Amino acid sequence: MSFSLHEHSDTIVALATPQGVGAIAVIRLSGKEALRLTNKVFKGKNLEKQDSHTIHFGTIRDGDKIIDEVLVSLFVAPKSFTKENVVEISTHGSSYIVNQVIKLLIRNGARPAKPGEFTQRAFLNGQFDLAQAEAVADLIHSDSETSHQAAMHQMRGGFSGEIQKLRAELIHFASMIELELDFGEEDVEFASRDDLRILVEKLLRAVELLIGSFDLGNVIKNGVPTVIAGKPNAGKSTLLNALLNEEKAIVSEIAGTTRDFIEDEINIGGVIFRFIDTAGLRETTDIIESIGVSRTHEKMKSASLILYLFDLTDTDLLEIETDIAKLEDLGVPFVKVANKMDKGNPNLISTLKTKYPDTIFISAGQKENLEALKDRVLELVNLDKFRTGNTIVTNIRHYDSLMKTRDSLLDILQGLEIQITNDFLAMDIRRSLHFLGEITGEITTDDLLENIFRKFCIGK
Ligand SMILES: Nc1nc2c(ncn2[C@@H]2O[C@H](COP(=O)(O)OP(=O)(O)OP(=O)(O)O)[C@@H](O)[C@H]2O)c(=O)[nH]1
Ligand SMILES: [Mg+2]
Repeated sequence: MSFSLHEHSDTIVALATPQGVGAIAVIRLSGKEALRLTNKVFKGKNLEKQDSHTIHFGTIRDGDKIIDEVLVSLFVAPKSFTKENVVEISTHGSSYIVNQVIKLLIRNGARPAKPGEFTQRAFLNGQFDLAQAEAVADLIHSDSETSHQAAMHQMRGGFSGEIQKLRAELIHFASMIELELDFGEEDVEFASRDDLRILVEKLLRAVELLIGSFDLGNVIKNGVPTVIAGKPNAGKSTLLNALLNEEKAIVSEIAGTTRDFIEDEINIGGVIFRFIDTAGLRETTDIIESIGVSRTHEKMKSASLILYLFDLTDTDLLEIETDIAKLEDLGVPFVKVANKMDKGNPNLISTLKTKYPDTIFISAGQKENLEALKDRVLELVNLDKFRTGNTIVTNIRHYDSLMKTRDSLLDILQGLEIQITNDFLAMDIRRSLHFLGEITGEITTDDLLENIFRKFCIGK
């Protein structure tokens, strides 16, 4: 259950840069023997006699055979990422060279690293807490400005800091109540029940805020699900293709072309949107098409945003009004998008402009006015929420612990209400502390650790 001091006797090695051809590749070793091992195959200065944080030129040799000319960077314990001795060997970026060097190091006593093992060692040696370790994984995988910001914030401890502060306040109460227990029968009260209730309520609000941020966190990580919906032939697939700049979906003048949904991501202003093209909405007797239509309804319900697309050449005002009323009932934010303005009925256009001035007029086929559409879409996801630097939970494990924390906090409140005995109250508080501690890694189990680090890649 504890992680205080971990001595690793073995030295691990792995490629730290991506597989494949590149200008350079970096092979990383970590462990007690990292310097001595590298020294055995390196010809140049004696690495064991050099200062930490220095770089040395030389060759890697297998007997007499020169494998490559390299640069070796030294990080002497504890001033390294893992807090162990770390060596980084920069070779030329050929997979042949990389394999030869790694094999040579393994023959000389290193062991191939398991996925995430470098980060795991860094965590076990107290370099950062668990939430921060997981943020390293998110940071590596972040591919947009917002997901990068969320991961960076978490890695630098924003998330853990908040949890730790709350946990410390609760620990104080737990110890007071346990002290009361020590006094047994005597009628003492060190911890004011009113103050405890106020703290628990405060904690509950903070935890609920974090839980609420998970949806947002998910959106940042996986893209804002944006459904393109409308009648058959409105031009939904044409719009998807125009936004993606590729012929991803089949377009035809036959109504009912798209049967299943087709989706892809685009980065708009630093936010990833996941656009989903759907089967056109209409009553149909075609079995396959009707399955498609019911899937469209499901996708619309779970979307963060809907692009309601209608065709200016064959839609009347009444239809549009009916659709808008249905969308308002659904409760998902939507944008009214009028398509085919190149051929649109001028009367309808001018009526719409007065009746619904927020309509965006485009021509998907001619790729006209798409920028205005993108601007509106970006506006609607309310970017400020992303940018305030508020803590955002992006990790399902944290979410799970937060949900359990919330339940146990509610138990405390209920216990206070019905004035349960101190030993039960202390137990409920301890449970809350446990779940909060799971998030930052103050409470860990081997299973939990393995589960987390398994998701990393080798070399990380
Ligand atoms: N004139 C004009 N035609 C367009 C425009 N956008 C799409 N079209 C045409 O409208 C027809 C239908 O386009 P799709 O993109 O297949 O329509 P859809 O909404 O995906 O249709 P379903 O998949 O059947 O529901 C095609 O013939 C397109 O070329 C536009 O901006 N102007
Ligand atoms: Mg289509």
